[in-house]
Amino acid sequence: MKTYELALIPGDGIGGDVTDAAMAVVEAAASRHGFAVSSRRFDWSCAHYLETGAMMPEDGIETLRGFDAILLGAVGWPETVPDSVSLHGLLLPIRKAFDQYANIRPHRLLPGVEGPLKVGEFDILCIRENTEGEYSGAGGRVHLGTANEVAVETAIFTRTGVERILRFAFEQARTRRGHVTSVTKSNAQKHSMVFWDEMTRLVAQDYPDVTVAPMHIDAMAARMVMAPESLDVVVASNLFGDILTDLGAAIQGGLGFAASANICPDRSGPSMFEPVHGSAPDIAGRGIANPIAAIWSAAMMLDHLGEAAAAAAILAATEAATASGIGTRPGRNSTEEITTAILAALEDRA
Ligand code: GGG
Repeated sequence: MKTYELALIPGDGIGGDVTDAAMAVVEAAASRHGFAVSSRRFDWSCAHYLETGAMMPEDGIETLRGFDAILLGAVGWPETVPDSVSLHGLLLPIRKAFDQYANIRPHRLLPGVEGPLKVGEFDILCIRENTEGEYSGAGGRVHLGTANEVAVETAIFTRTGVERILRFAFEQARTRRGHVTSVTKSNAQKHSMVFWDEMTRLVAQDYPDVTVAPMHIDAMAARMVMAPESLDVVVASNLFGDILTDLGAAIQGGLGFAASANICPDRSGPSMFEPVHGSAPDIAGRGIANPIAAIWSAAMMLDHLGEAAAAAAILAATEAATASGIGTRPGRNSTEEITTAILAALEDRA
């Protein structure tokens, strides 16, 4: 029997609750679909930082390299560790080290979930560039604390980086409704974003079966609210994708439903799967975090590992739970109630 080795990083706050829920569902799906999972838990988090001075050990990346996939909960505890330290100490280094350049985030309403918009169905797949752009970490500060203080943050767009994320988006569009919207701000950012637009036109030549439209980020934000049903695949830079996918989460009913996959397409390293949401300090420890985003992310993980039937079963079980009203409103059900309902629906399908 095939056994997948999973690295589990629950992280901070509600991360532990939602990864426990996701693992319970993964294990149940594994036993029904003829494979096994073996997971090793890493307590890399803000608490770890306070104890050791680092979000993960020096050999953390090398330790993770041996796993088939990484399931991550949430990172951040701003009361004790600045968010810029926790993000650049764990999540961003993992994405970069394993060249997880494609961040995939699906946005659609699950059955029974009422979003805030008065629109019909929509099904958007956001593809966020995940290793460079505005999150490259290039820059610095000088003259700290003086009137002459300067802060520089350089966004880096390489031809390799932009071309590969665009190709990834076009490939995704081929498996869906065949349309890509490429998001920039090329009227204002006349170097990097004009370059991105040019690369979009170049890559599009290899995909005559896919239609493509460029769109500015500001117009895109409005369109996701006014006409989300008009969108199929949306591709954007690291920062723009990060922002748009929180908007995507909002229109799909909230961050509790927003799943994501950090994919290393050539599989030279493990991919990482995580809910879009953060550690939610306001509800941490109360047992009311919605685990659906983490469970959906775990389904994406199984799909990536080649267990498509198990992934589809988890998604169907989640939809069955929400269709019956479970987990559809914040605070309506506990984490445990939602997980139990999904496990029961999974059992019914067996
Ligand atoms: N679920 C992972 C998490 O904690 N995300 C919080 C966050 O701020 N992420 C930033 C990013 O996705 O780049």
